[in-house]
Amino acid sequence: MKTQICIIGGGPSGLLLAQLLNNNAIDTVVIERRNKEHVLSRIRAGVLEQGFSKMMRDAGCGERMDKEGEVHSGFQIADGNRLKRIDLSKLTGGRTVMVYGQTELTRDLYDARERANGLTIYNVEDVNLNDLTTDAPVVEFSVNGETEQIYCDLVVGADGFHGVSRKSIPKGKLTEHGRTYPFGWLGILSRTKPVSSELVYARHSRGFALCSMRNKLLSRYYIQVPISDSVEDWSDDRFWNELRSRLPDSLLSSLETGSSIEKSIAPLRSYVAEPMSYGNLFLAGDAAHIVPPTGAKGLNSAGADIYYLYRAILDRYLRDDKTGLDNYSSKALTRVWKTQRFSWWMTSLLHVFPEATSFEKRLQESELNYLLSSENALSLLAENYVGLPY
Ligand code: FAS
Ligand code: PHB
Repeated sequence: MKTQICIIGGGPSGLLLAQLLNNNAIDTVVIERRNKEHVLSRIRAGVLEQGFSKMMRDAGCGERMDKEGEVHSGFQIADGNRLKRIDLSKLTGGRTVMVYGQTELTRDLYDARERANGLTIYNVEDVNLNDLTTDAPVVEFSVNGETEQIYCDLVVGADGFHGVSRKSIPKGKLTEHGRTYPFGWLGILSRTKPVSSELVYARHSRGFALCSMRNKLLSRYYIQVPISDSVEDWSDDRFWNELRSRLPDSLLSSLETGSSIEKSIAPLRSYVAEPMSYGNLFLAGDAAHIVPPTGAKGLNSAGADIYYLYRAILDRYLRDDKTGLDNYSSKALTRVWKTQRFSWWMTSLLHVFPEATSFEKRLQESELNYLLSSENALSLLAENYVGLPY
C-alpha cells in the first residue's frame, strides 16, 4: 500500500502526529505492535504541560481533557514533616499544568482517528524499515501471517524505547547517551480519594514518594524501591504502610487506602539518541529519549517533538520547503536536553541514592534547602515544570 507518512507506533506520540496531519489532509498509516486494548491498559503519565494540552485542542481532541482533566496551579514538596507549596501560577505569571492521564489522552486520540477513518494496523510483527536514505522508503511487516509493504515519503519512528525505528539507524550514525538509576518507581492506581488536591513530591530518608491522581476518586501513588524488587514483593498493605511512613504527619489523616487496581514497577533511566533523524526516518518521543518520570517530562517532551515534526511536515507538503525536516533533529534535541537536565536534577534532588557519600547527602540537603528558601530557585523549578517554550 502507499501513503505519505508511515508512523511506527500507536502510542501518544504517533497518534497525536497522525491526528494533526490528518486534519491537514496529509495521509498517514499507523502500524502498532500490540492491539488497542493493550495500549490502553498501560498506566503512565499524568501531568500535561500547557503546550501539550494546546496541541490536543488543536488536533480536535481536547474536549474530554478540558471537561474531565484538572487544571493545577501548584504542587507540594514534602521533606520529612516539612511541606512547601510550589505556586506555579505565581512563579510563572499565571501558567498551570493539566492533570489528565495518558491512558485517557491516548483513548481520545484513538477515537478521533477512528472517526476520521485513519488507518491503524494492529498486531504487526517483524517490522523492517528499508531505503530510508532514498525518497521512497519502504516499511515491511507481517500481520496475520501475511507480509505487507508500505511505500511512503517519510517514516516516523514513534515506537518507544524498545521499538525498531532507532535500531534501524546504522550503528555508526547514532550516538547514545544515558544513565540508569539504582532504583525504580513502584506505582499503584487505587479508587480512593487523593491524599491532597495537588501533587505531593516527598523526599524522605526511606526513599522518594509521589502522590498524584487521575480524578477526585482515582489516586496514583509511587514509591522509590530498589531496582531488584518485583511487584510480587509488595502487597497492598505493605505499599500503604511504606507510603504512610514517607509522608508528612499533616497528610496522614487524609490518606485513604484501598485495593490497587494496577501495580507496576518502572525502571528509571535517562537516555538520548543523537541524531533524531536518518534520511527520511524521524524519531519522536520515547523512541529517541527517556527521562526519569520525576519531572513529568516523558510524555511532554514527546509532545515537543511532535510540535516540531508536525510543522516541518506541513512545510514539506504545503510549501515544498524541507528546511524544517533538515533542522528537526537539532531543534528537537536542544529542548530534549533541557528536559533531560531538569528530570535528572529533580530525580537527584528527591531520591535516596544508596551509594551516596556523606558529602553528597549533605549537598542534596543543601540543594533542597536552597530551593525552598529562594524565590529565584523556585522560579527556575516552576518554569521547567510548567514546560519550557517550544
Ligand atoms: P510509547 O512507548 O508510549 O508508545 C510506543 C508505541 O509503539 C507502543 O504502543 C508500542 O506498542 C509500539 N511499538 C513498539 N515497537 C513497535 C514496532 N516494532 N512496531 C510497531 N509498533 C511498535 N511519563 C511521565 O511523564 N510520567 C510517568 O509517570 C510515566 N510513567 C511511565 C511508566 C512506564 C512503565 C513507561 C515505559 C513510561 C512512563 N512514562 C511516564 C513515559 C511515557 O509516558 C512516555 O513518555 C510516553 O509513553 C511516550 O509516548 P510514545 O513516544 O508514544 O511511546
Ligand atoms: C502521574 O500522575 O503518573 C505522575 C505525575 C507526575 C510525575 C510522574 C507521574 O512527575
